[in-house]
Amino acid sequence: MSDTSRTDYDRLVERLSARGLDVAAIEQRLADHRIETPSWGYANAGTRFGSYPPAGLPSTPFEKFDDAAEVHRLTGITPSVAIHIPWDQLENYGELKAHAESLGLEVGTVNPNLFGDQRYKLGSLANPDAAVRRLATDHMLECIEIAREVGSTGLSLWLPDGTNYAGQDSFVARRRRLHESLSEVYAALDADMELLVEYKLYEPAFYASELADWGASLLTCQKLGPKAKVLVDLGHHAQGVNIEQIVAFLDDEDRLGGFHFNNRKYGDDDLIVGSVNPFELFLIYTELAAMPTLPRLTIDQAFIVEHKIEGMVLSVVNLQEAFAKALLVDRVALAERQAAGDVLGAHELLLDAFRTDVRPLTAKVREEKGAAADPVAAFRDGDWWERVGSRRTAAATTGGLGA
Ligand code: LRH
Ligand code: MN
Ligand code: MN
Repeated sequence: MSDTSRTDYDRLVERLSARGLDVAAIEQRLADHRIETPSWGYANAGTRFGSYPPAGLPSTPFEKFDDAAEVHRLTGITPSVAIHIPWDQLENYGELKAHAESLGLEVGTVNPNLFGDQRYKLGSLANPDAAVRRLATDHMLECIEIAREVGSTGLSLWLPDGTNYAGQDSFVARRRRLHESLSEVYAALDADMELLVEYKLYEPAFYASELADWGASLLTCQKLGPKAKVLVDLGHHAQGVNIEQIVAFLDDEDRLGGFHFNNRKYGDDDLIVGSVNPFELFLIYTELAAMPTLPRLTIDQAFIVEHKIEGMVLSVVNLQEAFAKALLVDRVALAERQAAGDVLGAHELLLDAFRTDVRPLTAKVREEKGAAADPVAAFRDGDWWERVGSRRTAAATTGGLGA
């Protein structure tokens, strides 16, 4: 740590300790914080209008893990990588597990793909045609098998099913078909596995989606059983929805499975988390910080114009800072002010934490892990291009939506 950083850190610790905060305990929670990065975030992605693959993109799942290892080296808190099937399809998943382990990583959640096949035009697990439902269910079962092979305990479900026009299909029939298909998937889960049920307001279906909001996901999870939990993707809500309240409610029901972190301004933008609305992210973390254990925290982003590794590193830094600020909230004082009806007094405690510059604290926690004090600068100043990027000559495979 440089002398200036040391002074900044010492000053911050002094101020926080004077407020009665246990800085060592806060640093421990920051050190335990884990973020999963998505394999698809390292690969080529685009919009509906085009994609602009930069040089040095990974072209195999193994190379995507190499990039994830770079993010972990710089940040120290991203040891697991979510995979997406078939974008990460392999003959032998044991090889991917071994490769991950050789890099100090592990394979995280397995994400099935229920939208890429032409036969999914009218849906997957809720399709009116039993043969298509069979195809989709078998793909989910295959993903459970892959999860076993890579040592993962998380199976994600993002269901793109829905209808495009009123009258196209029966709401209730689709829902029942979905539950029937999912019961078979749920029954195949191992005892230690979780099914993470993601919801999304709209897209690709534009009239009605089967799992459009947290209520639909929660009802589905409750029908299935305790191993099914809701996954909150920050880009999948209507404008203005109070996500931090959803997070609190789901946790209270013991059904908060995890997150797909990103940020949006208009729709499912998949921008860098914390880049549009850092206060919302802080409020979400304020709910998370009150929980004894954190749920699965995964990034789900698409980097279209920015460098993918740099974008991923910045995302992790933003998440760390949001968590650090949330850990500064004086919970005892907050409860007192809430009970006393001190509306702005309570609000002020949140503002005070949010406005604190926690960078000296997160830098110190990272350095203690052997990671970078300033991971974004370290990546920019580093030799990743010479070591890795410039050696990649193969054409990049697709790895994301619109790619
Ligand atoms: C859908 C989604 C889902 C997919 C990912 C690539 O918009 O958020 O989680 O798996 O994008
Ligand atoms: Mn998602
Ligand atoms: Mn999405």
